[in-house]
Amino acid sequence: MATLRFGQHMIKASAVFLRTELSFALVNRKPVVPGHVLVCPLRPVERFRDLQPNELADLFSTTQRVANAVEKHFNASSLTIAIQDGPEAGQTVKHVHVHVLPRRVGDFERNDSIYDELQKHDKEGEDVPSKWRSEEEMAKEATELRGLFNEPLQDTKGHQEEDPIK
Ligand code: AMW
Repeated sequence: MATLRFGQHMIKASAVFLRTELSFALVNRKPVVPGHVLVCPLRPVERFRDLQPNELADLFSTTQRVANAVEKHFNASSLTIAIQDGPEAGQTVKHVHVHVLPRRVGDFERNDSIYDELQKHDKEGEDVPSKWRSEEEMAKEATELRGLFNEPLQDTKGHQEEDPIK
């Protein structure tokens, strides 16, 4: 697997920790909380309404698996699962993505502040390279998360690759 498209971004294989027939999951360069990851359809469509039924089913079953895994891995006890669908809803990357955010007691003084953070964390002025995590840090987290899923990565046709992680 080389790179995967995420809207205007090209995501290195080292940041991807799960790939299914129609979806993939990646670590976040600017997580709002520890374990804040993203799940996307492989087909780079902009809006939720653009997904075909099989893509929708795969995206949501993958989100459920990912959410369950990161909640445990990051010692959380709840989850915020969110889609910002369109610019007025805060979407900056024009490729459908589900935010999965592990939640813990007391992580925000006001619980719903997480939505304010989600809205502003990657906006102008906030989303500067100096605030991004390093590729090494992201690759390390993706490697840990990959280990939670008991299967090799797949190519887009659902065939297993001989050496999936390059
Ligand atoms: W949106 O505001 O479009 O709902 O969320 C975009 C998300 O994608 C943000 O959490 C942002 O930090 C993340 N992001 C953007 N570009 C990349 C990238 N190249 N690698 C990892 N995460 C990214």
